[in-house]
Amino acid sequence: MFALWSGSTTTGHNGVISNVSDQLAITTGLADDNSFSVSASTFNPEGWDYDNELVDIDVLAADHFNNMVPAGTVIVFTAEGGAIPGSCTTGGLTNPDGACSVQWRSQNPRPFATTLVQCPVPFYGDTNPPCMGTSKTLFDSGINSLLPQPRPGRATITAYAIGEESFVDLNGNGLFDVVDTNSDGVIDIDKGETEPFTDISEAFTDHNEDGFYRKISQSSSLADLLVQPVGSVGEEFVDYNNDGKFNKADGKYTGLLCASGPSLACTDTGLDDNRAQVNIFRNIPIVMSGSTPMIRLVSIDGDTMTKATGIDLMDRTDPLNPIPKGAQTVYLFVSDVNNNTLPYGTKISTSIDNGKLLVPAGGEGYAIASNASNKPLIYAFTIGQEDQPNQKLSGALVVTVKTPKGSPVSVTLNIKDGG
Ligand SMILES: [Ca+2]
Ligand SMILES: [Ca+2]
Ligand SMILES: [Ca+2]
Ligand SMILES: [Ca+2]
Repeated sequence: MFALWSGSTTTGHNGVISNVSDQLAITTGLADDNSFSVSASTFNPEGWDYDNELVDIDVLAADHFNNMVPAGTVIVFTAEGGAIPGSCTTGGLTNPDGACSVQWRSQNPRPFATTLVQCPVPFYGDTNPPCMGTSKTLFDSGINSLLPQPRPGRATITAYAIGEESFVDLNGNGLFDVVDTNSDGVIDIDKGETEPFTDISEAFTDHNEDGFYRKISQSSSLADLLVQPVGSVGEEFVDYNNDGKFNKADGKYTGLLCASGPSLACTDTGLDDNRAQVNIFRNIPIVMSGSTPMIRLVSIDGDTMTKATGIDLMDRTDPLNPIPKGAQTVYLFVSDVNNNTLPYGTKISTSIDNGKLLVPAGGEGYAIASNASNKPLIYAFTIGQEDQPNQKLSGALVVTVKTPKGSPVSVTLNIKDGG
Protein backbone atom coordinates (compact mmCIF):
# COMPACT_ATOMS: atom_id res chain seq x y z
CA MET A 1 0.00 0.00 0.00
CA PHE A 2 2.75 2.43 0.93
CA ALA A 3 4.78 1.52 -2.13
CA LEU A 4 1.87 2.72 -4.22
CA TRP A 5 1.90 6.06 -2.40
CA SER A 6 5.64 6.41 -2.76
CA GLY A 7 5.23 6.03 -6.48
CA SER A 8 2.87 8.95 -6.78
CA THR A 9 4.35 11.97 -8.53
CA THR A 10 4.16 15.71 -8.61
CA THR A 11 1.58 15.44 -11.32
CA GLY A 12 -0.91 13.95 -8.98
CA HIS A 13 -1.65 11.48 -6.24
CA ASN A 14 -4.34 9.52 -7.93
CA GLY A 15 -3.11 6.33 -6.35
CA VAL A 16 -3.84 7.80 -2.97
CA ILE A 17 -7.21 9.17 -3.79
CA SER A 18 -8.39 5.91 -5.27
CA ASN A 19 -7.32 4.28 -2.02
CA VAL A 20 -9.96 6.29 -0.21
CA SER A 21 -13.32 4.93 -1.25
CA ASP A 22 -15.10 6.99 -3.91
CA GLN A 23 -17.90 8.38 -1.83
CA LEU A 24 -15.43 9.54 0.79
CA ALA A 25 -12.70 10.95 -1.38
CA ILE A 26 -13.77 14.56 -1.51
CA THR A 27 -15.87 15.17 1.55
CA THR A 28 -14.53 12.99 4.32
CA GLY A 29 -12.48 9.99 5.33
CA LEU A 30 -9.00 11.49 4.98
CA ALA A 31 -6.99 11.94 8.17
CA ASP A 32 -6.50 15.59 9.09
CA ASP A 33 -3.64 17.14 11.00
CA ASN A 34 -5.28 18.16 14.25
CA SER A 35 -6.93 14.76 14.77
CA PHE A 36 -3.72 12.75 14.49
CA SER A 37 -2.75 11.26 17.87
CA VAL A 38 0.34 9.18 18.59
CA SER A 39 1.07 7.77 22.04
CA ALA A 40 3.36 5.24 23.71
CA SER A 41 2.47 2.71 26.41
CA THR A 42 5.76 3.58 28.15
CA PHE A 43 8.11 6.45 27.34
CA ASN A 44 11.04 5.04 29.35
CA PRO A 45 11.54 1.30 28.77
CA GLU A 46 14.71 -0.28 30.19
CA GLY A 47 16.19 -0.43 26.70
CA TRP A 48 19.71 0.99 27.01
CA ASP A 49 21.23 -2.20 28.42
CA TYR A 50 18.58 -4.70 27.32
CA ASP A 51 17.19 -5.79 23.95
CA ASN A 52 13.56 -6.74 23.40
CA GLU A 53 11.96 -4.24 25.77
CA LEU A 54 8.60 -3.57 24.14
CA VAL A 55 6.54 -0.41 23.80
CA ASP A 56 3.11 -0.18 22.15
CA ILE A 57 2.81 2.78 19.81
CA ASP A 58 -0.84 3.67 19.24
CA VAL A 59 -2.08 5.91 16.46
CA LEU A 60 -5.57 7.37 16.27
CA ALA A 61 -6.74 9.21 13.17
CA ALA A 62 -9.89 11.10 12.26
CA ASP A 63 -10.96 13.35 9.42
CA HIS A 64 -11.96 17.01 9.20
CA PHE A 65 -15.30 16.21 10.81
CA ASN A 66 -13.52 14.25 13.53
CA ASN A 67 -15.08 11.07 12.18
CA MET A 68 -12.75 8.13 12.56
CA VAL A 69 -10.96 7.41 9.30
CA PRO A 70 -12.15 4.29 7.45
CA ALA A 71 -10.41 0.95 7.46
CA GLY A 72 -7.38 0.87 5.21
CA THR A 73 -5.67 4.11 6.17
CA VAL A 74 -1.96 3.34 6.31
CA ILE A 75 0.24 4.80 9.06
CA VAL A 76 4.00 4.70 8.40
CA PHE A 77 6.69 4.60 11.09
CA THR A 78 10.38 5.30 11.41
CA ALA A 79 12.54 5.08 14.54
CA GLU A 80 15.84 6.75 15.38
CA GLY A 81 16.76 3.95 17.77
CA GLY A 82 15.58 0.39 18.34
CA ALA A 83 13.28 -1.09 15.68
CA ILE A 84 9.66 -0.66 14.67
CA PRO A 85 7.34 -2.20 12.03
CA GLY A 86 7.17 -0.13 8.86
CA SER A 87 3.45 0.50 8.97
CA CYS A 88 0.05 -0.43 10.32
CA THR A 89 -3.40 -0.17 8.75
CA THR A 90 -6.50 1.13 10.48
CA GLY A 91 -9.59 -0.98 10.98
CA GLY A 92 -10.01 -4.43 9.54
CA LEU A 93 -9.89 -7.58 11.60
CA THR A 94 -7.24 -6.62 14.14
CA ASN A 95 -7.54 -2.87 14.60
CA PRO A 96 -10.46 -0.71 15.67
CA ASP A 97 -11.92 2.04 13.48
CA GLY A 98 -9.53 4.88 12.83
CA ALA A 99 -6.78 3.29 14.89
CA CYS A 100 -3.87 0.94 14.69
CA SER A 101 -0.81 0.14 16.73
CA VAL A 102 2.65 -1.34 16.40
CA GLN A 103 5.21 -2.60 18.87
CA TRP A 104 8.58 -0.85 19.11
CA ARG A 105 11.40 -2.89 20.62
CA SER A 106 14.79 -2.00 22.04
CA GLN A 107 17.84 -3.11 20.07
CA ASN A 108 20.68 -1.42 18.22
CA PRO A 109 21.07 1.28 17.12
CA ARG A 110 21.16 3.10 20.43
CA PRO A 111 21.30 6.80 19.66
CA PHE A 112 24.68 8.42 20.26
CA ALA A 113 25.94 5.45 22.29
CA THR A 114 29.57 6.48 21.82
CA THR A 115 29.06 10.12 22.82
CA LEU A 116 30.93 11.06 25.99
CA VAL A 117 28.38 12.04 28.65
CA GLN A 118 29.65 15.03 30.56
CA CYS A 119 27.48 17.49 32.49
CA PRO A 120 27.52 21.13 31.34
CA VAL A 121 28.74 22.21 34.78
CA PRO A 122 30.29 20.07 37.53
CA PHE A 123 28.79 19.42 40.95
CA TYR A 124 31.75 20.13 43.23
CA GLY A 125 34.15 18.71 40.68
CA ASP A 126 31.95 15.82 39.53
CA THR A 127 30.86 16.01 35.87
CA ASN A 128 28.95 12.71 35.86
CA PRO A 129 25.14 12.56 35.89
CA PRO A 130 22.85 13.40 37.54
CA CYS A 131 23.68 16.78 35.94
CA MET A 132 22.70 19.55 38.32
CA GLY A 133 25.34 22.14 39.16
CA THR A 134 24.87 24.00 42.44
CA SER A 135 22.09 26.49 41.59
CA LYS A 136 18.48 25.30 41.87
CA THR A 137 17.35 28.07 39.50
CA LEU A 138 19.83 27.02 36.82
CA PHE A 139 18.85 23.39 37.38
CA ASP A 140 15.18 24.20 36.84
CA SER A 141 15.89 26.26 33.71
CA GLY A 142 17.89 23.39 32.20
CA ILE A 143 21.09 25.43 31.84
CA ASN A 144 22.92 23.26 34.39
CA SER A 145 20.83 20.10 34.08
CA LEU A 146 20.57 19.33 30.35
CA LEU A 147 23.37 17.63 28.47
CA PRO A 148 24.73 19.47 25.45
CA GLN A 149 23.49 17.96 22.18
CA PRO A 150 23.55 15.29 21.00
CA ARG A 151 21.84 13.65 23.97
CA PRO A 152 22.32 9.87 24.02
CA GLY A 153 19.57 7.34 24.72
CA ARG A 154 16.65 9.20 23.18
CA ALA A 155 14.99 7.52 20.19
CA THR A 156 12.55 9.70 18.26
CA ILE A 157 9.70 7.80 16.64
CA THR A 158 7.95 9.41 13.67
CA ALA A 159 4.47 8.36 12.58
CA TYR A 160 2.94 9.78 9.43
CA ALA A 161 0.03 9.24 7.10
CA ILE A 162 -1.27 10.81 3.94
CA GLY A 163 -3.86 13.33 4.97
CA GLU A 164 -4.78 16.98 4.86
CA GLU A 165 -4.38 20.15 6.83
CA SER A 166 -7.05 21.17 9.32
CA PHE A 167 -9.25 24.26 8.91
CA VAL A 168 -12.13 25.97 10.64
CA ASP A 169 -15.23 25.79 8.49
CA LEU A 170 -16.69 29.23 9.24
CA ASN A 171 -19.59 29.03 6.79
CA GLY A 172 -20.52 25.43 7.48
CA ASN A 173 -20.35 24.16 3.91
CA GLY A 174 -17.83 21.43 4.68
CA LEU A 175 -15.21 23.04 2.43
CA PHE A 176 -12.25 25.39 2.80
CA ASP A 177 -13.23 28.83 1.53
CA VAL A 178 -11.86 32.33 1.19
CA VAL A 179 -13.54 34.94 3.36
CA ASP A 180 -13.90 38.69 2.87
CA THR A 181 -12.83 39.27 6.45
CA ASN A 182 -12.88 43.07 6.37
CA SER A 183 -15.96 43.31 4.11
CA ASP A 184 -14.30 45.60 1.57
CA GLY A 185 -15.56 43.57 -1.35
CA VAL A 186 -12.06 42.34 -2.21
CA ILE A 187 -10.71 39.00 -1.06
CA ASP A 188 -6.99 39.36 -0.42
CA ILE A 189 -5.60 35.85 0.02
CA ASP A 190 -2.09 37.17 0.74
CA LYS A 191 -3.51 38.95 3.78
CA GLY A 192 -5.03 35.77 5.11
CA GLU A 193 -8.62 36.32 4.04
CA THR A 194 -9.41 32.62 4.22
CA GLU A 195 -10.93 30.29 6.73
CA PRO A 196 -8.26 29.65 9.39
CA PHE A 197 -6.11 26.58 8.75
CA THR A 198 -3.02 24.80 10.08
CA ASP A 199 -0.15 24.97 7.61
CA ILE A 200 2.38 22.16 7.91
CA SER A 201 5.75 21.27 6.41
CA GLU A 202 6.80 17.94 4.98
CA ALA A 203 7.15 15.27 7.65
CA PHE A 204 10.54 14.90 9.33
CA THR A 205 12.14 12.94 12.16
CA ASP A 206 12.99 15.35 14.93
CA HIS A 207 15.96 13.59 16.51
CA ASN A 208 16.91 16.42 18.84
CA GLU A 209 13.31 17.26 19.83
CA ASP A 210 13.62 20.95 19.02
CA GLY A 211 10.65 21.17 16.66
CA PHE A 212 12.82 21.99 13.66
CA TYR A 213 13.99 19.96 10.73
CA ARG A 214 17.70 20.74 11.09
CA LYS A 215 16.91 24.30 12.14
CA ILE A 216 14.94 24.95 8.97
CA SER A 217 11.76 26.72 9.97
CA GLN A 218 8.53 24.95 9.16
CA SER A 219 6.58 28.14 8.65
CA SER A 220 6.82 29.73 5.23
CA SER A 221 7.00 33.15 6.88
CA LEU A 222 9.97 32.49 9.17
CA ALA A 223 13.59 32.84 8.11
CA ASP A 224 15.71 29.72 8.35
CA LEU A 225 18.09 29.39 11.24
CA LEU A 226 21.45 28.45 9.83
CA VAL A 227 23.31 27.21 12.90
CA GLN A 228 23.05 23.41 12.99
CA PRO A 229 23.30 21.94 16.47
CA VAL A 230 25.31 18.72 16.50
CA GLY A 231 22.29 16.70 17.59
CA SER A 232 20.20 17.65 14.59
CA VAL A 233 22.48 16.43 11.82
CA GLY A 234 21.01 12.95 11.40
CA GLU A 235 17.46 14.14 10.75
CA GLU A 236 15.62 12.91 7.68
CA PHE A 237 12.48 14.16 5.99
CA VAL A 238 9.82 12.40 3.93
CA ASP A 239 9.87 13.88 0.45
CA TYR A 240 6.15 13.80 -0.24
CA ASN A 241 6.34 15.75 -3.51
CA ASN A 242 9.54 14.06 -4.75
CA ASP A 243 11.36 17.31 -5.43
CA GLY A 244 14.47 16.27 -3.50
CA LYS A 245 14.02 19.11 -1.02
CA PHE A 246 12.50 19.64 2.40
CA ASN A 247 9.40 21.75 1.77
CA LYS A 248 8.32 24.14 4.46
CA ALA A 249 4.67 24.98 5.02
CA ASP A 250 3.53 26.64 1.79
CA GLY A 251 1.20 29.29 3.17
CA LYS A 252 -1.77 27.57 1.51
CA TYR A 253 -4.44 25.16 2.64
CA THR A 254 -3.35 21.68 1.57
CA GLY A 255 -6.30 19.32 1.47
CA LEU A 256 -9.04 17.65 -0.51
CA LEU A 257 -11.68 19.95 0.97
CA CYS A 258 -10.65 23.00 -1.05
CA ALA A 259 -13.80 24.68 -2.40
CA SER A 260 -13.80 25.24 -6.14
CA GLY A 261 -13.69 29.04 -5.90
CA PRO A 262 -10.59 29.78 -3.83
CA SER A 263 -8.07 27.64 -5.66
CA LEU A 264 -5.37 30.30 -5.28
CA ALA A 265 -5.57 29.78 -1.51
CA CYS A 266 -4.99 26.04 -1.87
CA THR A 267 -1.89 24.02 -2.72
CA ASP A 268 -1.74 23.22 -6.43
CA THR A 269 -0.65 19.71 -7.32
CA GLY A 270 -2.22 19.71 -10.75
CA LEU A 271 -5.50 18.20 -9.63
CA ASP A 272 -8.84 19.85 -10.28
CA ASP A 273 -9.70 22.66 -7.90
CA ASN A 274 -6.29 22.38 -6.24
CA ARG A 275 -7.24 19.43 -4.12
CA ALA A 276 -4.00 18.30 -2.57
CA GLN A 277 -2.73 16.04 0.15
CA VAL A 278 0.18 16.11 2.54
CA ASN A 279 1.80 13.83 5.10
CA ILE A 280 0.47 14.61 8.54
CA PHE A 281 2.95 13.52 11.22
CA ARG A 282 3.95 13.41 14.85
CA ASN A 283 7.30 12.83 16.58
CA ILE A 284 7.50 11.27 20.04
CA PRO A 285 10.63 10.43 22.04
CA ILE A 286 11.21 7.01 23.56
CA VAL A 287 13.93 7.07 26.23
CA MET A 288 16.07 3.94 26.10
CA SER A 289 16.70 4.10 29.85
CA GLY A 290 19.79 2.61 31.43
CA SER A 291 19.87 0.14 34.31
CA THR A 292 22.53 1.85 36.45
CA PRO A 293 21.05 4.47 38.79
CA MET A 294 23.08 7.67 39.03
CA ILE A 295 22.01 9.24 42.32
CA ARG A 296 23.02 12.02 44.68
CA LEU A 297 21.52 13.14 48.00
CA VAL A 298 21.44 16.92 48.21
CA SER A 299 20.58 19.73 50.63
CA ILE A 300 18.92 22.80 49.14
CA ASP A 301 19.34 26.10 51.01
CA GLY A 302 17.71 28.95 49.12
CA ASP A 303 19.17 28.59 45.62
CA THR A 304 22.30 26.72 46.70
CA MET A 305 22.57 22.96 46.41
CA THR A 306 25.22 21.03 48.34
CA LYS A 307 25.94 17.35 48.94
CA ALA A 308 23.92 16.21 51.94
CA THR A 309 26.32 14.88 54.56
CA GLY A 310 23.95 14.38 57.44
CA ILE A 311 20.97 15.70 59.32
CA ASP A 312 21.03 16.91 62.90
CA LEU A 313 17.55 17.39 64.29
CA MET A 314 18.97 19.36 67.26
CA ASP A 315 20.36 22.88 67.52
CA ARG A 316 23.55 22.33 69.52
CA THR A 317 24.60 25.97 69.88
CA ASP A 318 24.64 25.31 73.60
CA PRO A 319 26.13 21.79 73.75
CA LEU A 320 24.78 21.26 77.25
CA ASN A 321 21.24 22.18 76.26
CA PRO A 322 20.40 21.05 72.69
CA ILE A 323 17.10 22.32 71.33
CA PRO A 324 14.92 20.41 68.78
CA LYS A 325 15.03 22.06 65.34
CA GLY A 326 12.07 20.40 63.68
CA ALA A 327 11.86 18.27 60.55
CA GLN A 328 14.40 18.64 57.76
CA THR A 329 14.36 17.68 54.10
CA VAL A 330 16.99 16.32 51.73
CA TYR A 331 16.54 15.67 48.02
CA LEU A 332 17.55 12.71 45.90
CA PHE A 333 18.58 13.64 42.33
CA VAL A 334 18.19 10.64 40.04
CA SER A 335 19.07 9.84 36.42
CA ASP A 336 20.43 7.06 34.26
CA VAL A 337 23.95 7.03 32.76
CA ASN A 338 22.80 9.39 30.00
CA ASN A 339 21.18 11.91 32.38
CA ASN A 340 17.75 10.69 31.20
CA THR A 341 15.03 9.32 33.44
CA LEU A 342 15.53 5.83 34.86
CA PRO A 343 13.17 3.20 33.42
CA TYR A 344 9.49 2.82 34.13
CA GLY A 345 9.00 0.73 37.28
CA THR A 346 12.22 1.79 39.02
CA LYS A 347 11.70 1.58 42.79
CA ILE A 348 13.15 4.06 45.29
CA SER A 349 12.93 2.50 48.75
CA THR A 350 14.05 3.60 52.21
CA SER A 351 15.12 2.24 55.55
CA ILE A 352 15.74 4.37 58.63
CA ASP A 353 16.93 3.46 62.15
CA ASN A 354 16.92 6.87 63.81
CA GLY A 355 14.41 9.69 63.44
CA LYS A 356 11.15 9.28 61.56
CA LEU A 357 10.55 9.50 57.85
CA LEU A 358 7.65 11.94 57.32
CA VAL A 359 7.98 12.18 53.52
CA PRO A 360 7.38 9.99 51.62
CA ALA A 361 4.30 9.48 53.74
CA GLY A 362 4.20 6.31 55.78
CA GLY A 363 7.87 5.67 55.12
CA GLU A 364 7.04 4.22 51.73
CA GLY A 365 9.21 4.82 48.73
CA TYR A 366 8.70 6.19 45.27
CA ALA A 367 8.25 4.56 41.88
CA ILE A 368 9.29 6.11 38.59
CA ALA A 369 6.32 6.41 36.26
CA SER A 370 6.24 6.63 32.48
CA ASN A 371 8.05 9.81 31.48
CA ALA A 372 10.62 11.07 28.98
CA SER A 373 12.61 13.46 31.17
CA ASN A 374 15.92 14.61 29.73
CA LYS A 375 17.18 15.82 33.09
CA PRO A 376 17.34 14.31 36.59
CA LEU A 377 14.17 13.70 38.58
CA ILE A 378 14.03 14.92 42.20
CA TYR A 379 12.52 13.12 45.19
CA ALA A 380 12.12 14.65 48.66
CA PHE A 381 12.83 12.91 51.98
CA THR A 382 11.72 14.68 55.15
CA ILE A 383 12.98 13.41 58.51
CA GLY A 384 11.70 14.39 61.97
CA GLN A 385 12.09 13.20 65.55
CA GLU A 386 10.47 9.85 66.44
CA ASP A 387 7.12 10.06 68.25
CA GLN A 388 8.71 8.14 71.13
CA PRO A 389 12.50 8.57 71.60
CA ASN A 390 14.26 5.37 70.55
CA GLN A 391 17.20 5.86 72.99
CA LYS A 392 19.49 6.29 70.02
CA LEU A 393 21.36 9.51 69.23
CA SER A 394 22.72 8.60 65.81
CA GLY A 395 21.58 6.41 62.96
CA ALA A 396 21.08 6.39 59.23
CA LEU A 397 18.59 6.85 56.42
CA VAL A 398 19.41 4.50 53.55
CA VAL A 399 17.83 5.24 50.18
CA THR A 400 18.03 2.45 47.61
CA VAL A 401 17.28 2.80 43.90
CA LYS A 402 16.72 -0.26 41.73
CA THR A 403 15.55 -0.56 38.15
CA PRO A 404 13.38 -3.59 37.25
CA LYS A 405 16.37 -5.44 35.75
CA GLY A 406 19.35 -3.74 37.37
CA SER A 407 21.32 -3.98 40.61
CA PRO A 408 20.40 -1.76 43.58
CA VAL A 409 22.41 1.37 44.35
CA SER A 410 22.19 2.97 47.80
CA VAL A 411 23.14 6.22 49.47
CA THR A 412 23.33 6.69 53.24
CA LEU A 413 22.65 9.77 55.33
CA ASN A 414 23.62 10.12 58.98
CA ILE A 415 20.73 11.19 61.25
CA LYS A 416 21.41 12.72 64.68
CA ASP A 417 18.63 13.60 67.09
CA GLY A 418 17.87 14.18 70.75
CA GLY A 419 17.29 10.63 71.93
CA1 LIG B 1 -16.25 26.60 4.52
CA1 LIG C 1 15.30 18.87 15.03
CA1 LIG D 1 9.90 17.79 -0.89
CA1 LIG E 1 -0.17 24.06 3.29
